[in-house]
Formats: sequence, structure tokens, C-alpha cells
Amino acid sequence: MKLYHFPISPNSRRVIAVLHHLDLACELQALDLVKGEQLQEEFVSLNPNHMIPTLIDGDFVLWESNAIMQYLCSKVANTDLWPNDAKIRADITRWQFWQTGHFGRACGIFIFENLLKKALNLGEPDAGELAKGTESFHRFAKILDAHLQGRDWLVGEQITLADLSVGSLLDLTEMVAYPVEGYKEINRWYQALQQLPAWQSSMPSKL
Ligand SMILES: N[C@@H](CCC(=O)N[C@@H](CS)C(=O)NCC(=O)O)C(=O)O
Repeated sequence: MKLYHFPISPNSRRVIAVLHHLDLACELQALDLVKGEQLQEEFVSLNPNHMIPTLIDGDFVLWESNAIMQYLCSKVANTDLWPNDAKIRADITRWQFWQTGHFGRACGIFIFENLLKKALNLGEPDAGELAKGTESFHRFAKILDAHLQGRDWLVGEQITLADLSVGSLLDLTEMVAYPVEGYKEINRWYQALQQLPAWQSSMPSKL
């Protein structure tokens, strides 16, 4: 297998953590998004969205980080990351959709305004956009914090794909200044996630 990725991207990191946790062999091919390497014809022919992460497994090409994570888990007989139970899988998938559709979009405003604009020479952060991002971040962070009260992990008693998908967003907290201080449960849970060996070994060197 081969995975196209960008080292500091949370979307990449959550997939690489799964590869490490499951001990699956996969060649990692970094694309420099700042230089626009994802726009090369060869890559666009694999993923017309020109986005990482993108997995190649023989003649099968798969994009969308959460789909890749589920696919990787389906390669092993059994894993706590993706237990073989319909309700647990639906619950994990719920949080993965929530990450993509809601909390991740709020975080994305901070990533664009406070990190990408500078990297791509697109000007200063827009205060109005950051205010919208802050409102949206709090809306969803409150839900996450409340859910984590009295729980170690998002779904069931073990760490699952749900924790990797949602937790990876917080990797960029220092770089993009998410207003996460005061969310006691989120901070406790994110600290615990960092103890997972696969989380540590998948930490990009540039973070
Ligand atoms: N929903 C996608 C998001 C992927 C994504 O946003 N990738 C960004 C980097 S984090 C990208 O490749 N952007 C390059 C571009 O849009 O040209 C996933 O979860 O895989």
C-alpha cells in the first residue's frame, strides 16, 4: 500500500496512527501542499479532489481519511479501534461524520486564518472569520466536553477510530490558537490519547 500525505495535516495523522497501531506495511509519500504538489497531473488522476490523504492498495484508490481508517481496520481480523459490532461501528461513524461536518469545519476556520494564509501568502487573518470560527468552535466543543464527562473514550471503554478522528484536530491547537482552554474533559481526553504508542510514533516531526 502507499499513502499520500502531508506531515502536519490532522487528516493524514489519523490515518498514519491507524497504520502504526495495526502494524500494517505502507509506503508513505509526502506531498508538499504549500508548493502545490497535490496539483500534479499524476496525483489528480488518482484523486480529482487533489487532497491528501489518499491511499493506493493495488488497483484500489481510496480518499477521505475516515473511509481509509475503516478500510485499514477491515484488513485485520479484529481490532478495538473498529469492533465488530453494528451499533458500535455506527456510533464510531457518527463521531467521524461529526468531525468532518461540524467540529472539523469550525477548526478549519482557525487553520485557514491562522496558519494557511501565512504559509500561502494570502494576507492577514480576518477577524470576522475568526469570530465566526470561535462561535462555531464553542458550539461543538461544548458538546464534545459534555459527552466526555465520566468517559475515557468517545465510544465504549476502549480507544477507537472515533477518538483518533476527532482528537487529531487538536494537534494544531498551539499553531492555530483554538480556544480550547477551560474545556477540562477535552483536555484530559486529548492528554490520554497522546499516551497511545501509535499516536506518539505518528507524531509528525514538524509539529
Ligand atoms: N475530508 C477530507 C479532507 C482532506 C483535506 O482537507 N485535505 C487537505 C489537507 S488537510 C488537502 O489535501 N488540501 C489540498 C487542496 O485542497 O488542494 C479527509 O478527511 O480526508
